[in-house]
Amino acid sequence: KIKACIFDLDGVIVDTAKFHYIAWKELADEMGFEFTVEDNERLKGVSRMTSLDILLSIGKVNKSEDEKLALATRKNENYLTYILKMGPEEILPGTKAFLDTLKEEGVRIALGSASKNAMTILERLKLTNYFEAIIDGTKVSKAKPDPEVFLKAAEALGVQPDNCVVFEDAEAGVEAALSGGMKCVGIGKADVLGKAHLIIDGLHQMNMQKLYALNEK
Ligand code: B16
Ligand code: MG
Repeated sequence: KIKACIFDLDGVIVDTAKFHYIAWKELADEMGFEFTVEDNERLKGVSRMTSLDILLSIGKVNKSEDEKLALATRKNENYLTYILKMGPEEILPGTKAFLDTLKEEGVRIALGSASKNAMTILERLKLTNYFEAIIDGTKVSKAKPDPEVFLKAAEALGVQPDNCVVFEDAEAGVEAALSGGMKCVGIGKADVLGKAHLIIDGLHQMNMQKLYALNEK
């Protein structure tokens, strides 16, 4: 029986991918190689340092660990200037309505994000209070597709993994949910998220009937 919903942040509740893209592209421009919107797809759901490694591999650039740290820090400072301008109008359609419904129905709510900026983003969106547990990039040691982030969220809620539904937009996140023994709703395209139990375009397409239908999956 479904007792809790665990939400990924970037790509599920808010579209921060566009800001990540601008910030990474600035580094690529400086280093003199091309970084396209398609390339940016590969960075979704993966950690900051792994994102940087992917970026550098696209540019066929080698950097020392110290240089990498400096680049990642600079990217994040740049990214933060965009994040700090965000407000509740950036919340993706249907999110608040679905969170309100879950609250009314007594379904528990947690966040499971790879981002170290998750708290800042939730504050900017004025959504912090919806989440009983917030597990983000500052609290995990293993990145998705490892299930750690979702297992910690379930544990913080005191709910068994098989009573949890994860909402994810990234392939690595879907894998993490499934290997943690949870149900998974993919947000996006079936070619990327094919393994999820249900695939929708966004939370505006979600309701209690669809949620409880996952009990049968
Ligand atoms: P930060 P999610 C992920 O968030 C993003 O999808 C990914 O593109 C980003 O690199 C990662 O957070 C780390 O973010 O640099 O803010 O720590 O989708 O797991 O909510
Ligand atoms: Mg995501």
